[in-house]
Amino acid sequence: MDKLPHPLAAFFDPLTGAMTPCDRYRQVRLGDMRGYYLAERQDALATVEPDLLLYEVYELDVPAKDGEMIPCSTVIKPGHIGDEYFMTKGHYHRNGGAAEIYYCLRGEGFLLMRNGYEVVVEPMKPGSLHYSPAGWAHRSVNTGDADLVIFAIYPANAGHDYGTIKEKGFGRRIVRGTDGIPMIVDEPDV
Ligand code: PAN
Ligand code: ZN
Repeated sequence: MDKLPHPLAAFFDPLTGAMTPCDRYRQVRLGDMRGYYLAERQDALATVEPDLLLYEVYELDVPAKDGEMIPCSTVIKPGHIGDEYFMTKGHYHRNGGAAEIYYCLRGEGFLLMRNGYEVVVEPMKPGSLHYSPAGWAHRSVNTGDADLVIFAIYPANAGHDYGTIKEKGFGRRIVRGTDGIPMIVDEPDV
């Protein structure tokens, strides 16, 4: 018989988004985002350092088993690449039956969701609660001038499919207008 998972506890700082201790921590830098930003197509990436930190993800080390859940914190830095705001890669869950709950603690931005053909864009601000149903891809975008801190919970057996979004995108992009106001624009044809 499988050994039962052991209870876990950590401290989660709602201001910084840091989880301590944290066995699964990752940093995503511009160099990891090849193929995601519009600026790449416009040759505007060459002037930006590939080491530039875009976001951090903290997760508790929960076994990827049926019925288990992963608590997760995402901290997206403020900024933009070309006119497109810092954002997560975005993904579908490999397990088409896995939903996710997002709760924004700090900052401002948008949550993009897509289920193949339908696209939903929700504003995020402190206190906004979002449900990304099973079958919907999700990406978070920071449009503010401070960190965007998001807490999420999702099934431990969800798995992540990044390839589909990398190839097809969300159908919408969040860009900085000339007046500095965020705009939701349709994905331009490539
Ligand atoms: C989130 C994301 C996190 C980082 O916890 O993993 O925000 O985004 P990417 O995984 O798209 O880089 C989640 O949706 N987990 O399933
Ligand atoms: Zn997810």
